[in-house]
Amino acid sequence: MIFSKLFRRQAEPDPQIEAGLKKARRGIFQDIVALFEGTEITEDLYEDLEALLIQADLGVETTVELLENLRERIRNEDIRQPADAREALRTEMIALLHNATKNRKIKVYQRGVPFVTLVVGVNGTGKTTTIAKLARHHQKQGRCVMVVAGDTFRAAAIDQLSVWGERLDVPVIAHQPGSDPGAVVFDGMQAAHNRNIDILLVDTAGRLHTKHNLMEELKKIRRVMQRHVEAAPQEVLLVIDATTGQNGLSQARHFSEAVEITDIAIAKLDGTAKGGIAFAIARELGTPISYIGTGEKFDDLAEFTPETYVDGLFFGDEDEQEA
Ligand SMILES: Nc1nc2c(ncn2[C@@H]2O[C@H](COP(=O)(O)OP(=O)(O)OP(=O)(O)O)[C@@H](O)[C@H]2O)c(=O)[nH]1
Ligand SMILES: [Mg+2]
Repeated sequence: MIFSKLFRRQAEPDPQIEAGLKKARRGIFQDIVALFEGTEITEDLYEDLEALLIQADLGVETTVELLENLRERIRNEDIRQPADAREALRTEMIALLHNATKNRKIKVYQRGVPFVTLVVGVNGTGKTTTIAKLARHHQKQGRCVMVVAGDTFRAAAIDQLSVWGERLDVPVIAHQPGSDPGAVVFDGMQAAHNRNIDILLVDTAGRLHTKHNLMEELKKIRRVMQRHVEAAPQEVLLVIDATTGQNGLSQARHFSEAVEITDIAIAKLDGTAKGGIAFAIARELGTPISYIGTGEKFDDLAEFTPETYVDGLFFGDEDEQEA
């Protein structure tokens, strides 16, 4: 890839993100880069680009909008060289992601007031693993973390969280399988207060937005939290599985209608060649994407920024070695 040498990174490289996006970079995005290796910006180029972006999971509407913006920029800046057009594409991709991140609230961590993160999402998206990763992330910042096993649905879920807790040396508040999630959350809030915890991470059972009772349960959990800390949960994190593509997006849309989501984590980005889901989420939901999951280990979490993400789709350490 000779062309890769002409890329300009938009941000400091994030090795985690670049490693996580390897499949996407070596898959569809490599084909996208190849489109710009010609000598002219042709109508065929736009058409092929459209097909590839849709394939990369941006979805039709987001792709159409991105291409309109790209054409406009190319016109306004009188861009003639395909390599410059490719850079214009990257600029527009970053702008699209900023649509969502500009809504991100600054997180305020106060001593003596637990910062509560409620983690929600459909079955199997990566919620419990993301909790472990977040615990690790906060520990590295010197914060004191506690976890609540709010998924009381399955015994295995409680065990899974306990194993992570042991590995990370983080206390886990858990009740018996089948018990009321509100009750374990109540205990968790109390314990967080008593033990001066900075961060309380609350796991929940996977659920579909169509299950009315389960969605009501989330509202109840929220009320229980607010009895202890008025501002809680300060973060409601929706975990989306990147490998489910547009399907994941539609689940997220419905989920956001039912509960107030403050942030999104996209998990399993390492498992798919389709990094485009982030753009569809940014455009359609406008909810800030805050984290991405790039593997199954507790260190496999990266903070999301539009610049590092787009860099990661086009640029990796394999290019660094070539350059
Ligand atoms: N490759 C990869 N696998 C992941 C990632 N996050 C989670 N997983 C795997 O996905 C599977 C499901 O993860 P969980 O964390 O149990 O998902 P969950 O949302 O808690 O599932 P339920 O509680 O059953 O709804 C596990 O095998 C995880 O190891 C990731 O970022 N990358
Ligand atoms: Mg789970």
